[in-house]
Amino acid sequence: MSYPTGIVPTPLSRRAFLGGVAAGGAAFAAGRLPVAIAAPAVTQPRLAEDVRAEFLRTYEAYLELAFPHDELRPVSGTGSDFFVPGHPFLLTTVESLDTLYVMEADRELRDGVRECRQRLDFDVDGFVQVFEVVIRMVGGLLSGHLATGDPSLLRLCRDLTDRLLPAFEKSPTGAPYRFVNLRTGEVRGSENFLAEIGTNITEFGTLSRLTGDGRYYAASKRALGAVFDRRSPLDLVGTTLNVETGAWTDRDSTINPPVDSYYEYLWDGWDLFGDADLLAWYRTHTEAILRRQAIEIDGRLWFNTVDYETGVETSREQSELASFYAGLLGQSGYRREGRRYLRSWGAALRRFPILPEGLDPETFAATQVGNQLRPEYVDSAFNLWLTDQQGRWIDLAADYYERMKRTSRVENGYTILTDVTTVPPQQGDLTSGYWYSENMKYYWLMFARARRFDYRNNYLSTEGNIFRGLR
Ligand code: DMJ
Repeated sequence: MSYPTGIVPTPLSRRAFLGGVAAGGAAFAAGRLPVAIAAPAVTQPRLAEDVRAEFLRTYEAYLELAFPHDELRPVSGTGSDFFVPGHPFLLTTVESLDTLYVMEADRELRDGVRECRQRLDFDVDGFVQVFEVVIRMVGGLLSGHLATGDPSLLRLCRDLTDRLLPAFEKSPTGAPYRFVNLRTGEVRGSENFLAEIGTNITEFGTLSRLTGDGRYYAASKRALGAVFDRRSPLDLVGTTLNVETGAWTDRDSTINPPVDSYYEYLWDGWDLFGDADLLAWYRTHTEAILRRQAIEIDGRLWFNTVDYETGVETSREQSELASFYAGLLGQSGYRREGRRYLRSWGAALRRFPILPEGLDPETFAATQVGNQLRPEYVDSAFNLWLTDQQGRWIDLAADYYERMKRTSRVENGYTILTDVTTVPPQQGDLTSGYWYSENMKYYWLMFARARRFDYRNNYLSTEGNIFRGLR
């Protein structure tokens, strides 16, 4: 197979990476280098079995009460559609495919693949949010294909991605429009957020690799470049870009959403494809963020929001989604900062039964009281554990798993919470799709010694989809 320009067929090994850094990677000081990943030394067989049983119990409830709708509403026992009302894309099944594989739930996996093959049809006259379709559906179909080798999943994935491409190709800057009509290719939403512009290169690049068609990777890289090229002299970027004019429509530099995974995918594009441009762009931003946005509050590390041109602070509010950044820092060589940042979130957790969506880091008051069954805190623990194998990350994950069970478990699975500050926390009525792809996969891979996962050499997307490391 020939590979598109710009994609290295085999990802550079960590040895090659370390050699490159040692040869002149000034941004990485000694002591910050990623270590080779070893097989896990700690296992929690009882917890692992519990995670698997809880996952399957919830997945079966989805099949019984909500299928073929996208998501389960476990309290009312109903289902709802995520992308286009009335047009289910089997989201929960697609999000679950590679999790079922690593959990060795082969009957459920086989049935899920069959349902995708028979029911999925993306010829829908409706607008979808490009970002959500990429990370959930394109990513889920890809990792499902990589897990099973089933060609129909790859065919569906390619068909869907081809329907998304107009959002990139019609944009004068290359940064995608926010919405696209899957049937007509009509686009909408010229003001787009950085996470939505820049979180697609690992899905599109993997598709380019599998099909030999470089258009997907090229579209993604152009979108990332459209953002990076508009950085300020401080090497910071805003939050929202007009994709037609290329002008910033706000001035906030933040690691919170809706920027968060823009940074993640610069690193990931290097990790998965060995693209040195993306590593350089990641380093440039990360050094600027550590210099300009790292703040100490009561001896704890947090990241504030600043004006992207002046560096003047505009907010200290923390989104729970930003807790993923601890793992990203750790993975990319900033291990001390990553550990410190996750410890800050651990301290906040002393105030709540489970993390709220938003937090004031000075008072530890909740600024957004809900909890959407988020995976980020454990995602970071997982990534830190892969780099240093310290048992404390397993302990952290075990603690958070028990907290989730205490607060969010219901008869038909797990639900989001509408208020974590009440006693008991107030429950909502939704099992978010990513819970199947992220939360329960991280727990399983940490607590079990999963036979179908390569702990030494792997890549998981922002949605937890495994694009490298399935065996
Ligand atoms: C997931 O869909 C992905 O992790 C995304 O990058 C942002 N966060 C949600 C889950 O909270």
